[in-house]
Amino acid sequence: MLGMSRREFLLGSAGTLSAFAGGSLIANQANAADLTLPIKTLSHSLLPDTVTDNMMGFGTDGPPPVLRLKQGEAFTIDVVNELDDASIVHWHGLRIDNRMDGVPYLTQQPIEPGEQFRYTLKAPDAGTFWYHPHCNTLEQMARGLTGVMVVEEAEDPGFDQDLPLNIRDFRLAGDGQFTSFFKPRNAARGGTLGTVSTVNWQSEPIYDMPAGSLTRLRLAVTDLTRVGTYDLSKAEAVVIALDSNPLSNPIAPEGIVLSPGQRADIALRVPETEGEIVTLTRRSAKGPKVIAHFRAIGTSSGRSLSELRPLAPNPVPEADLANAEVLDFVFGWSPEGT
Ligand SMILES: [Cu+2]
Repeated sequence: MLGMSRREFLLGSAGTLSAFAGGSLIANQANAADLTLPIKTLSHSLLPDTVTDNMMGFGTDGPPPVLRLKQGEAFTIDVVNELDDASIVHWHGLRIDNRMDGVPYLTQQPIEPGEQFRYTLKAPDAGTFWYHPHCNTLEQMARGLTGVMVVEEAEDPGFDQDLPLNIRDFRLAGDGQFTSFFKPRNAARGGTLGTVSTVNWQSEPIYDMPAGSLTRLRLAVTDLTRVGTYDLSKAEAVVIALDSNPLSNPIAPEGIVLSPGQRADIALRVPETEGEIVTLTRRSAKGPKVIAHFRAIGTSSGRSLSELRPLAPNPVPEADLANAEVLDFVFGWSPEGT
């Protein structure tokens, strides 16, 4: 679901919106937000031949839509809570008006079932971000509520395609239904890991792209737990941004460590020859695990990574370390939680 416009989004979620036709939840046109984003339950096939019930999503019957903003331009989103549970949306990484930050009781009250809240987002920084609830976070995120958000640069860097990759696991039993989201024993170690690895809610997807073209891969790890080391081996590619911060010196796309919430933007030059495949993998004890494939199709468009304009630095203030205050924190841990 790339680059969805407001119109496409509304069409895509017409079934949801029609439930409110003539009701009071949707404001009149003059007052309409740029986007209406319902939070809802749904069923979806994550594993072959099974349907996972009691999933949660944003607006559609599939993975959460990629939300696209333009750097420095205000964008309004009406979040409509159709769950039986209170919720809220936090826009992870965006430096925005604190009242729009989506933290329950601190910046706003939770959005109760049947209620809605209008967020006005004006992002000063461009890059790859993500969004998720901040109420009953473990469960709501585990059921699917993690989406990718893109803030487009004021100046187009010159890619042919832009492909956000929402990388996360789901904790499913063999029958495709959710199993316990949290085990104290696991939580005291590396975390309660998922059982099914997905990209954009698919297992090991293959993305076709024109041979010899330039693609911006936006890796966003929206998992709850897993820390991974990613490789895009044997590819003509460079990492151009980490956590939405452009790198002044791009690095090789090998050994990229991403923990939950982290993002990496990779500029990929799609292979020259039709049928050639580049594979994104994650390291594991059993060897590299496939995350996604990128396959060249058609005749080469003959582009080169050197044609890309470097990303402009975001207007992030420099930390004034000379005048910093020192605070001592003591971190402790025991299996009993004492
Ligand atoms: Cu977050």
